Amino acid sequence: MNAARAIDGKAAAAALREKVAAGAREFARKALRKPGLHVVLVGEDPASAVYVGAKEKALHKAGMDGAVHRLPASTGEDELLRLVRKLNADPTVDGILVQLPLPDHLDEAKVLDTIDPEKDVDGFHVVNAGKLAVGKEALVPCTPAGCIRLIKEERGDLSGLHAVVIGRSNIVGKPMAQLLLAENATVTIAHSRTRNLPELAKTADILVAAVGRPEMVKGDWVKDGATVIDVGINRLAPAEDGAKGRLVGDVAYDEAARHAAAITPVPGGVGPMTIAMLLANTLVAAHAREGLEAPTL
Ligand code: NAP
Ligand code: L37
Repeated sequence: MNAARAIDGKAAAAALREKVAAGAREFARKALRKPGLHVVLVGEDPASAVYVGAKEKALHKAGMDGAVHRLPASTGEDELLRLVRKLNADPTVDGILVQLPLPDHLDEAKVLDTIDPEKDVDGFHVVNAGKLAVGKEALVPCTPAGCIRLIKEERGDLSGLHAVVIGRSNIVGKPMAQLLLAENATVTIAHSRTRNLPELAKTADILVAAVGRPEMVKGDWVKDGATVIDVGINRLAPAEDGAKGRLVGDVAYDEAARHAAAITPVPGGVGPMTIAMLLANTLVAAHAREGLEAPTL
């Protein structure tokens, strides 16, 4: 096979952010306020700090109100829950995102489930996870929501296609599988106990890697003509000359691109879509809270 087409997540994200910005202007005209998105960052995880910074910039650029609440790693559970409840009660707040991972002493599930499900723009609350599982309208986790958009743009109707999702986390793998199933794909979820993973992966028309292991998926795991979605964001150790470590996905890109028809690069693939979908979810939440019909994005 010839080299795959690189799926341009940056361009897709820019297009989506444009639509969201237009929707935010229209919302402000009707509701007499801007959509509001608040991001909570606890501690100093360097990757989280970068992503939250990017989210902060994007929300203002999209014409939304909001802020990042940066709390020290030593923040107690009571204090964090107090902030979440304050944001729940604030009528100008449409979206609340608590960036994961949280420091070890904080109970992630408890914090996530304290967020008002209507403001849960990350879609991590059990109510939203449950709605997605039973096929009700829900706020859907941003990363898989971005992936399904890219996949549909690529493949159109997914009916009967075999999708293999490697990874079963609550934030990526599981909701990704639900979204593919809802599009009538035949879905296999693989994880660390899966046997014969390379052979299984090779049967996939759509292969999604959400593992967190640099370049684990090799070229000979990829079926000719497959669509490959690489969710992994792995920072390799910095070079000895002091340069910042290179960013790679969970897929060995060059090898995989010799078999795939299309593949997302890292960076420039799924990552930018994650942020654009967060803005889209906020716009949807804002409309729902005001009893307005959200635009099609
Ligand atoms: P996670 O919670 O660590 O889950 C990883 C999954 O991979 C688990 O289900 C695990 O299986 C499975 N796994 C681990 N080793 C495996 C192996 N050797 N073979 C097969 N499966 C294996 O990670 P996550 O939060 O889902 O994130 C996955 C990746 O996506 C990370 O690189 C993360 O940085 C990236 N990510 C990117 C974005 C973005 O916007 N682009 C957003 C979120 C996350 P078990 O369940 O059996 O342990
Ligand atoms: N919604 N996302 C949400 N909630 C969370 O709790 N942890 C987490 C989360 N993850 C997250 O924001 N991930 C993420 C990953 C990558 C990007 C954005 C968000 C991204 O923009 N990546 C760029 C490269 C950035 C870099 O150079 O480090 C890319 O092109 O892939």
